[in-house]
Amino acid sequence: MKISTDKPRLDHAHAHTLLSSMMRVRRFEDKCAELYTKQKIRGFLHLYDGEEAVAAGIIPVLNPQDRVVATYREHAHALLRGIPMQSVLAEMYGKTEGCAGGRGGSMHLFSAEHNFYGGNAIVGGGLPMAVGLALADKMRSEHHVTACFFGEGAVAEGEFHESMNLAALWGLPVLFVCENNGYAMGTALERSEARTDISARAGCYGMPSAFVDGMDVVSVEVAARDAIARIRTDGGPRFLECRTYRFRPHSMFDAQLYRQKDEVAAWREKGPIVRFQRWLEEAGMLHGNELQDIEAAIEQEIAQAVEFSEAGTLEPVDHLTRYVTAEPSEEPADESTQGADDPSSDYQEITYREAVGTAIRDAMARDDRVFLMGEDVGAYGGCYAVSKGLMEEFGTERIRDTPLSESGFTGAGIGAAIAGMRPIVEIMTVNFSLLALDQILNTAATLRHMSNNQFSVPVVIRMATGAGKQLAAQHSHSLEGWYAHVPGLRVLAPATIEDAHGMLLSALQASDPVLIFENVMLYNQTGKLPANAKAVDLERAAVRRAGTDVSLITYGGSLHKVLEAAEELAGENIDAEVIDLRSLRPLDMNTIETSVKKTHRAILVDEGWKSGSLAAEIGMRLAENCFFELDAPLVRVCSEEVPIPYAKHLEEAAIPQKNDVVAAVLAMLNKAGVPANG
Ligand SMILES: Cc1ncc(C[n+]2csc(CCOP(=O)(O)OP(=O)(O)O)c2C)c(N)n1
Repeated sequence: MKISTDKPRLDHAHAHTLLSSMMRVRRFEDKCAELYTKQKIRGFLHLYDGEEAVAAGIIPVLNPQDRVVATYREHAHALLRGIPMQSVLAEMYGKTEGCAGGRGGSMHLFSAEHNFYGGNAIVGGGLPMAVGLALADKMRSEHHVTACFFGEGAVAEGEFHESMNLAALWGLPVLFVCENNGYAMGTALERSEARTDISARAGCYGMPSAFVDGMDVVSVEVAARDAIARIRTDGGPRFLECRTYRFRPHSMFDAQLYRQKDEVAAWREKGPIVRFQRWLEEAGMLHGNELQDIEAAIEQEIAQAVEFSEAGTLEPVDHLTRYVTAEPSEEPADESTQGADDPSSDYQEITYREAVGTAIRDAMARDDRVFLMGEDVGAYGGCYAVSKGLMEEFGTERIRDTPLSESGFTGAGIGAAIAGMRPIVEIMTVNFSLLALDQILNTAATLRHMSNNQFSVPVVIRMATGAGKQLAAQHSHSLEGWYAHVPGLRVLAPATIEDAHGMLLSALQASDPVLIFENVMLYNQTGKLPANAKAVDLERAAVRRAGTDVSLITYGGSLHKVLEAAEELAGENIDAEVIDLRSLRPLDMNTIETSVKKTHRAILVDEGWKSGSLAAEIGMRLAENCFFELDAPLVRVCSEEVPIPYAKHLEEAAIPQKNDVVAAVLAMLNKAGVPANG
């Protein structure tokens, strides 16, 4: 649908503001380009040159409480949202006075004060976050609008489609703004899309959509006013395609081999500033020295911003690792959920799956912000029946079935968490989490640090992991070690009933993204959960069996095999100590090293593949810190380097088993000259 672009009656002050906003952005970016060539600004620099009418027509229409999600080409959005020019420029200088403390640079401008959520360098990556921000607003009945800007290149990404669908399905207050400048880097729209009518494609999701001449600031503003007003009254999302053009290269590295100079020149003629200025002049709306006055004010602001940025300070290197996760002092203590020192003598005998389900129920009953979302968590009761009955108890808003769109709903959980909710995102199994990796690694893990502690992502993401159910190579991964590689995430592997319950409660109190890996072979295990079971500590590994001869270090599904192995070894007079890591990131090296200093031998049992495994990491740390304590070389019992096979005997052979652990201990002790039978 082409919307009406009849010029509204513009009063003089408003026209003046529109023109000066666009000129301010243009001049600022001209200066950025100059500073780039002088190497004052580094990294990628993407200029908006030619597209100014889009941000200038839309952003001022939003309320201060509304939210803005942008891309790496977001200087205009930040400036027009009210982030001071000097802090935008200082950010590009990498100075602490920057709006992200110099940690994000040009592509990652943030401001909590302005509800400005970045700055995302992943094409399409911001859309799920926008969905989540809007979801939080909707769930709390707060009538804000989230405006989400992206280029037409994003339209080919899965995250675009997943986000469109979620926003339309859930009726979320999002204004999706496609800044269609005709090129994704050097690829013209016609060369990348089967259907170039982008607004029509959005309409396929049942979302009202329109396109507008993005070179005409008044038309853009008219369209934005209409869309935003309708979102506020109708609630659901809207889509606005702004057809525009960028005059400069994609970034400062682009030699522009893909387009002709006369094409650019022709577009420049239709540029939003010359065009609006000409229109104002013809309408007699530019008086006296007004244009020069606008120019002068902008020049002064830019000069001041440069001076400010030049004089800015660099973050001390010893602050480097600040704000990767919350400082312990920043973590809220919720007394009502703290672990009981004195477990009640009343307990219930329940399964691991019931322990997780009970924790979800307890958390939801206690805290309105908590909700569960994922594929089949509602009517189906959860792929592993963890959430059976919860939808009946809490309703479909808080036990929220999602479409099959891991990236979309994980990103929505991240967005909702940023907006203050406490989502629990269930990903059926770890293999499907690979489809959500962008959201987990590029957004959840980075946001606190990159925004200089302005935003946190208190989302809990649970997933089943591990082999043993003959589900073959694509359903049997143990990738928790991969995730444990990533700064900004906390990674948990509850192996006991009490941890399955308590770790979830603790994770919901954390201010950072927490990934919980539930081994598939544990769901049916039974055990005792004390009636007063509460949150548990997430800091310490647990000594599950004390011993003196060897430390067996493991976690998750392998714990029980290792404990059985230890019992068998006891029959051989070998006294093994068993450490359950519990938290894979951060690692409690203190407990591990204390054990190794006692036993002087360590075997790491890890269901991950041996190469690059968590076991390799722990082994290396022991080599670094405890080398002279060791009486025998370190040993690993890991999965074989094969995709996990279907046939039972091969699957069993592929992953660590009790007998492998026993054999490894015997071999180690023999090698160390200790007779295996005492
Ligand atoms: C997921 C992803 N793939 C590739 C890139 C590399 N890349 C950066 S910008 C860009 C073009 C994006 O074009 P568009 O979405 O139209 O936005 P524009 O740059 O034109 O504003 C590409 C391919 C990226 N950043 N993210």
